[in-house]
Amino acid sequence: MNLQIEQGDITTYAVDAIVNAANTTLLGGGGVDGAIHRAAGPQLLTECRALHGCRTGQAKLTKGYRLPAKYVIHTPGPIWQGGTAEEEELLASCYRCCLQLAEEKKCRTVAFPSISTGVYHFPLECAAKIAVREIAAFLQTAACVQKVTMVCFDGRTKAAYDNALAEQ
Ligand code: AR6
Repeated sequence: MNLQIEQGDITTYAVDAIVNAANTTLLGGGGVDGAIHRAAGPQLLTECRALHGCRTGQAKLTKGYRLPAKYVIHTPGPIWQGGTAEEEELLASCYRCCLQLAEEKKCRTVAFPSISTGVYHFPLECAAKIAVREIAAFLQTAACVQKVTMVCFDGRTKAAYDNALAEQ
């Protein structure tokens, strides 16, 4: 299977592109966003400033600087508001937009964190189903992207993505 679920720290992945669960300012924050900016170094923030933000559900690409990954694809996921604010469609859009950008930049390997399931409180099982569905569908038509890894920070997150993949 060209979609793999692993437990780990996404900042250590030597892939063509890692995805950052950002916010709409693209100016950094906590969680995986903070970890990526710390590991990439200050040039990442300089490049992000020039992007003037990003809409929820869309994505923008920068270089990876001191990261082992060549690129960082920044996507602001939806903040969970009970499910009535198009959160599910916006989360699906995050995965699609990131993969489309990776494809345009001729990336072969991409690693995602679990977008929106930390500070943004998107229900984990539902987020995992959406992520697996969108990644699997994209891989069926992709020309360049060959391998996608879901990098889960903790065991609970990994179990949710393992279940979603098994049910796919
Ligand atoms: N590698 C992989 N996953 C990680 C790492 C890491 N190094 N660190 C944390 N995670 P969150 P969100 C996991 O809160 O919910 C930021 O402040 C984490 O355990 O980082 O999309 C942004 O600036 C969780 O499973 O992102 C935004 O303001 C997952 O990454 C806001 O948080 C996502 O958790 C975005 O919230």
